[in-house]
Amino acid sequence: MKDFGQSKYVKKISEITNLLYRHGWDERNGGNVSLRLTSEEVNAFDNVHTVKRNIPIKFDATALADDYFLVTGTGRYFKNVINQPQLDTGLVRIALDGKSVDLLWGFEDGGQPTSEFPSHLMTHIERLKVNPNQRVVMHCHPTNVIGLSFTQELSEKNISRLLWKMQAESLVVFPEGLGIIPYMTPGTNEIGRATADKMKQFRAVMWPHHGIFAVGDDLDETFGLIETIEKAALIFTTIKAQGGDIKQSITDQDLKDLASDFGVTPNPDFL
Ligand code: 2HA
Ligand code: ZN
Repeated sequence: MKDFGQSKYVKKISEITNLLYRHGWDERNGGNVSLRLTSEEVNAFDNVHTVKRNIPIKFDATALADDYFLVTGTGRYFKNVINQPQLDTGLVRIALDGKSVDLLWGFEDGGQPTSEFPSHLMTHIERLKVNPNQRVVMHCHPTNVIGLSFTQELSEKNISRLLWKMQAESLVVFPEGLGIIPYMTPGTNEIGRATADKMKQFRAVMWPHHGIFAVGDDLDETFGLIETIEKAALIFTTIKAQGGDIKQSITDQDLKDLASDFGVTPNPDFL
């Protein structure tokens, strides 16, 4: 029997949630991850063909009807997923009416998709329009990024330029910069709509005083995007810890040279 629980998808989401926990970016039940799968990928397994439960969702996801998502569960601790993915993650299919999901595998002790599922699904809808290869939405609480949201002017231009100038890698990995929404209540459809709106332009969006929302083609790439943004923010924290007196830095001209050498187009509003 081909068991979905033994699939590379479950293995990888278990590894990534463990890494997010070990980095200190997902304390307690913080963070959530969703991975869109195709029907071919799902149907290759034997134990995903009966609906275990139907779970209502609180917004209309008709645009994703019949799509499959492997998603982390609400209230679940990322430190545990690696040992019990069949409890802490679930494979769901969006029902045809868009108002519920069919559980096909996982959430074996009664779990449900993450409280941020509306934000995930709204983001998937937007990113599918931009780039249908993007399958992953990842939310976590990276410490230094959150710190910036208290101490720095909260404009996308200011924060993006700050992060670009902390290391050469930043501009190459996120040339469009970082989107920012206002502080909003987590788990609401409103934060989902604001995030998805930013996702028309950005692959990573700061949730001030809370964390980050990011997208990518696969789990590694999405993790890598967050890792790069958080590393830049950590360098900034380190500079401040060293007294904050910057003697030399990456210039605008250096950023332009970097962009032309690496063939990326920086956000024209920021550089
Ligand atoms: O899943 O991180 O934003 C718990 C959270 C909510
Ligand atoms: Zn959160």
